This record gives sequence, structure tokens and C-alpha cells, in this order.
Amino acid sequence: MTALRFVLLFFLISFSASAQKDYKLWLQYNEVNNAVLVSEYRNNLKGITVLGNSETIKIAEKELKAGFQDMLGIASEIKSDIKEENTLIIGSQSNLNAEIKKELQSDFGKINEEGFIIKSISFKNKKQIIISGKNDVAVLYGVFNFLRILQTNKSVKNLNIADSPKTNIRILNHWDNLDRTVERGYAGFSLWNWQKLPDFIDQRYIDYARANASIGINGTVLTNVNANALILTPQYLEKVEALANVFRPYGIKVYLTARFSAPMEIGNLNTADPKDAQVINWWKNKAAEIYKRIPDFGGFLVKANSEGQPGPQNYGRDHVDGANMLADAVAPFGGVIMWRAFVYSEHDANDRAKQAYAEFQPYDGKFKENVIVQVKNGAIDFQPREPFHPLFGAMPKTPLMMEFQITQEYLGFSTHLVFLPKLFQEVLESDTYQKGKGSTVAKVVDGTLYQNKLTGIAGVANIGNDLNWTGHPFAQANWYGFGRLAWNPYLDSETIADEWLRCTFSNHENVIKPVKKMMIDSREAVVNYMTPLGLHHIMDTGHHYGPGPWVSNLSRPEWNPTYYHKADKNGIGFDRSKKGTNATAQYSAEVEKLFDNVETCPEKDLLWFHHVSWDYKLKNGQTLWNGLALKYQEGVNQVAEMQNVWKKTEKYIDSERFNEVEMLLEIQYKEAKWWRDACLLYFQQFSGKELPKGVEKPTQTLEYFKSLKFPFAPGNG
Ligand code: BDP
Repeated sequence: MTALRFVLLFFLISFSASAQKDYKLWLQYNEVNNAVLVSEYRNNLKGITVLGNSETIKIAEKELKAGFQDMLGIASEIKSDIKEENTLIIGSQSNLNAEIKKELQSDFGKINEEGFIIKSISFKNKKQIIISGKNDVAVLYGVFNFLRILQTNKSVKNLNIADSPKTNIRILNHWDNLDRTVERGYAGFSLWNWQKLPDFIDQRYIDYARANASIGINGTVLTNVNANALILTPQYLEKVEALANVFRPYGIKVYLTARFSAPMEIGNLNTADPKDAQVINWWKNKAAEIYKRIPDFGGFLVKANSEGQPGPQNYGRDHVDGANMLADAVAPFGGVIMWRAFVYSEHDANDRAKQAYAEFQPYDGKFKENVIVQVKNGAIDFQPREPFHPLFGAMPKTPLMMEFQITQEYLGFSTHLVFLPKLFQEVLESDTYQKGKGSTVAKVVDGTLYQNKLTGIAGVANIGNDLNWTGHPFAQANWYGFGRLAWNPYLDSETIADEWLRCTFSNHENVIKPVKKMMIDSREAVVNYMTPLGLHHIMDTGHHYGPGPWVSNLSRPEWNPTYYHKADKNGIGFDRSKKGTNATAQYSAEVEKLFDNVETCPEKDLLWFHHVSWDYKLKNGQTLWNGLALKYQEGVNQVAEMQNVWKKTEKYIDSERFNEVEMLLEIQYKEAKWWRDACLLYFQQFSGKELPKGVEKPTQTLEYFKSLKFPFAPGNG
């Protein structure tokens, strides 16, 4: 072999090995190298006894074998009975023998249909570990959780876990178009290769389902909320069916977006009026046709009368009429309708932040039982920080599901490292006070505040066909963290970061401690360098890439950044207090009082609710202008610190992922400075004040920043 060929071969091998690492997400199954733990694991896991033989159980068995092989170097023998000591038994309740069933009786009482038990038991004087649940998918969840115990190097002695998901629908929303572009997608093209489906099953579909099952995600909406009716034609339904067949053994149901005008576009009707008998019938037949192919089809997600999408209002009907008509169509098959509350109208001159509440709150109690209203976490649109959406807690008779955005439309695309579980947790922990203190958003979402039966959390996916799925290696943590929070909305984001790092990179304390802190701080960093102190929606318009606080020429006022920051000679911020648009009145009395008063309004939300003067005194004694400038600088400094932290991990991380993150952090640093300089130069025109000490001089002029154009920024359709 010539030297050149050798080098080439070496390059190819090492490339594929580390690319594989990226691809393997949080399921690396790295070899455990703590000798004490290895011997504990080996002693307790001398074999696997598998009860049952469904496809799901076979997946669980395969997963365990792979995990044991990779982490412990043991090729596990599969035992068909449980006479031997120190084995791991997996099987659902109905497959357990009577004695074990009895032993676990009280544990089964603690879990719901999807919950699992992981327990050390003594059976006929022999020690065993058992993983069980009420069905095989629950067992699979248990298996993934057990493997996480090994991955995070925790002890397997005296296990006693009974864990259930707190929400029913834990679902990804793919904003994927049929041409494979992804709206607001920054990780390549859509995973769904419609042209090759249904006959070609890409290994990606299986790996996608496996990754989701490992974090408890149980649903996926395959198509964009800005929907195309073609997905509902037989030609495409056949392809959807093929995907549903792949996902089923992993406990994942398929859902589709329903374009409200589909009866006209693909059904030859001349109306889509939800009260029209032919329309009603068309949807009934369509539902029956889908369920014939996919008996466990989840239902429809609908964006209606929002941003130009068709809906019931085109026919003088309202959201209730539209949602209930579709709900009737899927009800006989157990389907649900997820009806989005993301609405705002170009004909409504009112504060955009008030519109969803104003329109939907009066509908409380009017939707059918199988309708759940899907509400974005904040009232505007997935900003780096928004106060919680006032609808949460305000519709006691209507199930509401949370919609988070995992893809980073407004948070630096897939080039910025931002750990989103921190943002999600902040929203979930917010207290709505709708039923007194402690009425958190999490309790609305998991149904415990108003005893809703139907509950759910949706995340707009950040997944594409990039080798590493999400564009940024750390964006994988946002997919992971979303799934964990959908399972348990009370989980702490630090716990999530800890788990993810151990499963994805390393258990070494020199990685865990600093990098965990870096992840946790990353969310505040992005707020600081983009939209500190409650600023929002000042991204360049259309693609939302980079700063554009100066944009003011778009046809709809609420698409313009100037509409949101309202900077002038007197100050900056959107007055949503009683003196302004009175959006604060949409919250419960306690929250309203808090937000309405500039003195008590949390400073992190100050400019969201108030227009304050440039000389306004912040809590730290700084004037608003100086405080704002210092926040922008702090954001930049935080990214520099992230770079320092990352550099120190080099010897613990494979070189490919290390280098990728290093390059991406460099981009983030440059862009953080771009944000700081562009925003401060622009706002300075109004404040007329010098930059305070400690804030670096801008690198370019305002004119330069304004001249930057990005006609091909990704994700913009
Ligand atoms: C906005 C996006 C737009 C989506 C819309 C939605 O800019 O692409 O279609 O939300 O959620 O964030 O419907």
C-alpha cells in the first residue's frame, strides 16, 4: 500500500468512527472504566431473561445486549427461565409468573399504562433485577432507563424505581415540507424521503424511533403546520403508513397536519365550511381511510386562520366549529385534534401579544373531549425569553398542551450552543396563580391543576438529515432534554444536562463539572447578547438570522422589530401595563400586579411590559442605558468563557466532536459581538449616550450592519 493510500484509508476509518459518535447521540454506550463498578455490574448481570416475544420486546433485548457488550464487554447469554441468580428479567406484567407478579403488586399500583418498574428482588432466595411495566413499550422505556443507569455510572444495587410519564402526548412537531425542505430547520433536509417511501426504509427511520423511545417520546407529527393537503392523498398515505409501521414497535404514533382547505384542494368540494354536510362527510371518510391503514394513527395537528393559513373563519365559523368538526371525524377511532392557539391577525391593530388569549379564552369549555389546544410557551413567538403565555391556567375546562420550539429559529440557528431545557424549565416553573399560589404552568400541562385527562407537550423538532441529526452536537441535548421534560415536566435542567453529558461524552468529572455549568449558563448568555432585559423579536425579519432592530418597512406592523422595542428619545420597551395595551390584565390578579408595576416587574421582563426612560435606575444602580449595554457585553464575555471551558476538555473528547464544537463556538462568539455592536449602535441613536466603561468599542459602523443581507439563510422556505 502506498503511503498516500494508507493515509487516505486511515482518514476514512477515523472519519467514519467519529462521525458515528455524532450519529449515536446519547446512546454511545461507552465502555465503563471504573473497575469497582464494572465488577458490580458484571456480578449483578450474569444473564438476561426475556419474557414475551413481541417486536418491542425483541428491540428491548437487542438494546440490552448491545449495551452490555459495549459498556461491559460481556456478551450476555439469554436465559429462558429465571432459576439462576443475578440475572436481569424483562417482561410485561402479563408475562410475569404469579409469584413475581405478587411481589410487584404494590409497584404496579404506582405506575400508569406507560410507566415502568426497575427493582432488585429476591426470588426463591435468588437475587434478581426485574424490569417490568403494563405492556411491552413500558418495558422498553424501563430498559432504556436501566441502560442510562449504567451509562451514567450509577449503582445497580438495591434498585427500587417506579416511574411513569406525567403527560399522555409527548410529541415532536416536524415542520417538514413534502419537498424535504424544513421550515426553520437548520440541520439539513427532512428525514422523510417521500420519493423512496414506502418501499425503501431508511435505517434513519429506525434510529430516529429508537432515539425517541429512549427518552419516552411517543408521537411525531411528520409534516409542517403550514400544511400541504397532498399528504392526505392515498399516494402519500401509503408512505405515512410505512413510517407508522417502523415506529409502532417503539411506541411512537404518527400524526399529520391537516390543511383546513383539503376538501377543496384534494376532494373536489367547493367549500371547506366546517358546517357543510359534504365537508363533514369528507373528513369522516378521510379519517376512516387513514385508520384503515394506520389503526393507531394519533390524529391531526391544525394551524388555522393564522399567518394566512385557511381555517373556519374563512366561512364565518370559529375555531371551536373547526376543531370540533375534525374531532368528530377522528373520535370513533380514538384520535385527537391538536388545535393551535398561535393566532394573530393583520386586521387586529391590538397588541399581538394579546390576540391568542383574546380569541381563545372565551372558548373555554366549548371544545370536544378529544381536542387539546396547543399553546406556545409565550405570547409572541419562541423568543430567547418570554414570560409564560397568559392562556396557561386561564382555560380550566379545556386541556392545553405546551408547544416549545427545539429548533433555534430565534436563538442562533444550529450554530449557537444554547441549552434549552433551562428555558423550558423556567416556563414550566412559572406560577400562574390561577388557582392560588403553586398553580404552575407544569401543573396546567400535566393536567393536575384542573384534572384534565388529555395532556401533552410538543416540541418543534431540530432534526434533519445532517450526520449528527441536529447540526450542532450540543443541539442534541435539546432534543434529549425536551423528551425528558415531556416525560416529567418537573425535572431539573441541571439533572438533564448531567445525564446527557455522561451518556453523550464522558463521565469524567473534568468534563461534567465545567461543561454542565457551561450548558446551564448558555441560555442566559444568548438572552444577554440578543435580547436582554425583556427585549424581544428584534431579529432580522423573515429568516430571523442576526440582529435587525432597525427593520420597520414590512407590510404588517407586528412583523417589524421596531414594533416590539419602541425605542425613542424617551426610552425603550413595549408598554403592556394598564397605561399601555393592558396585556398584563390577561394574567391572574397576582401576576398582573407583579408585571404591571415597573417596580415589581422582574427586570428580566422589564422591556416586555414597560417603556422606560434611558435614565431609569436598575436594581444594581446602573441607568437603563448603561445596564443594557453592560448586559450585551456580558453575553459576549459569557461566550468567551464558554470557549475557555471547552478548550480544557480537549483530552477527554474525541477530536472530531471537539473540533466541531470549537469551530461553532468561534462562530457564536463572532455573532454575539455582531449582536452587541449592531443593537447598541442602533439604540444609541435614541439614547444619545456614550457606551459605559467595560463595553468594547463596536467593530463596525451601524451602516455596515444594516447593509448585511442573507437571501439564502436556511429555514426560510
Ligand atoms: C413562527 C415561524 C413560522 C411558523 C410559525 C408557526 O416563523 O415559520 O410557521 O411560527 O408556529 O415562529 O406557525
